[in-house]
Amino acid sequence: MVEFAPSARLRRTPFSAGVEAAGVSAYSVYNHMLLPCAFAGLVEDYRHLKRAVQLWDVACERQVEIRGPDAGRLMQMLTPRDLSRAAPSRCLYAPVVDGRGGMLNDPVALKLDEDRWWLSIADSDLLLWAKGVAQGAGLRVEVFEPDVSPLAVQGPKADALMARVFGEAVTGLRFFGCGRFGFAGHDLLIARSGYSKQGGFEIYVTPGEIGMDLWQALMAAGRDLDVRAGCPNLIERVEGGLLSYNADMDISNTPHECGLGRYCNGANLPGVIGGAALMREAETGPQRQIRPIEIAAEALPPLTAHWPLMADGARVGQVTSAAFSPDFGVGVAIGMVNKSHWTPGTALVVETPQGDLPAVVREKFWN
Ligand code: THG
Repeated sequence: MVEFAPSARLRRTPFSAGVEAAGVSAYSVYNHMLLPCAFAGLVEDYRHLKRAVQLWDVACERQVEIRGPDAGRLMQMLTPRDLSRAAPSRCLYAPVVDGRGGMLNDPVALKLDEDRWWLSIADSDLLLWAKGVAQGAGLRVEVFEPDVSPLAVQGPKADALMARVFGEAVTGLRFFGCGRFGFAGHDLLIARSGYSKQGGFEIYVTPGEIGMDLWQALMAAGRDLDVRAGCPNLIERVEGGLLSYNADMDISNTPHECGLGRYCNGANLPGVIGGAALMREAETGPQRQIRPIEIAAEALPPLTAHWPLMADGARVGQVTSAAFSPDFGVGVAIGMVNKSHWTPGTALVVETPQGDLPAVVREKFWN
């Protein structure tokens, strides 16, 4: 691999200094920002995430803030998820689609106030879409990217660590609930959420200047818990079935195809972009869908482009993310599979760069 060329376009984060001091060994780019992808190594990071607690620089989960008297109206145009009963202090996983129902992003939505929302976005320029929709519809809103950088605290010891820094009350948060907690004179939004199945929190750090102070405070408070710098882990997130935009799905997929149909309960509401297309698709159901795929292998090469899924010599889908799982002793994978072959138990062949391997459609992810 070659190095990234330094550039102001490739944004650093408030935590980059801490990440680099901790020995980051691989970076990706996400929302035009650095995203750490490995420290001690994929497998060692994975084992540590499952037994201890990690600090994740996920500042690249940028926020799109929507503020103003028409904020709620714009939000309900942007997502087919019914927001009418959304309460401040709740996070909502909310697909955003175009007029044909194609996925534009799969953000976490946070209602901060009646006229103020954040969309915590995956890797696409959702700011531009939101500004365009607001402009076209003549809505009274401001749409911008605020100085907010999420720091995730993930792993089985996350509650213990967070209680030491923010007080016992933070452990009272329920899954996808959020509240405000003090640090160094700042009120920070904290949610019980994060891109792992090991449990934990996301701290929406603002302003960026306090980022390293918080990083150091968490590191110091968690020394005996073996807190380390970590990052979203490919193996763990595939085991858990967490989707990655532009890897597992893109604009050519609908939420139904992504298994996100349960988040389209507002598709019939007036003004929802793509709502009619999603309603139509819901009647027949999708023709292909995301499935957990188990691959018989003792190791897997990195997946850098989709691997074809074959049955009787014909292509019936593709593997979109895959890794060898040390805990399950098999290749764990996410695939998009045609209806004809998506039944659990169906035997397939996956074409990897290192040859064909037997695969099977599973009922559930590995959790
Ligand atoms: N946290 C925050 N922002 C994010 C992510 C995050 N932005 C980018 C990316 N991740 C968005 N994608 C996802 C995908 C899955 C989940 C959250 C964001 C997720 N899913 C849970 C699950 O599938 O088990 C729960 C969803 C639910 O039931 O509501 O957490 O991680 N801030």
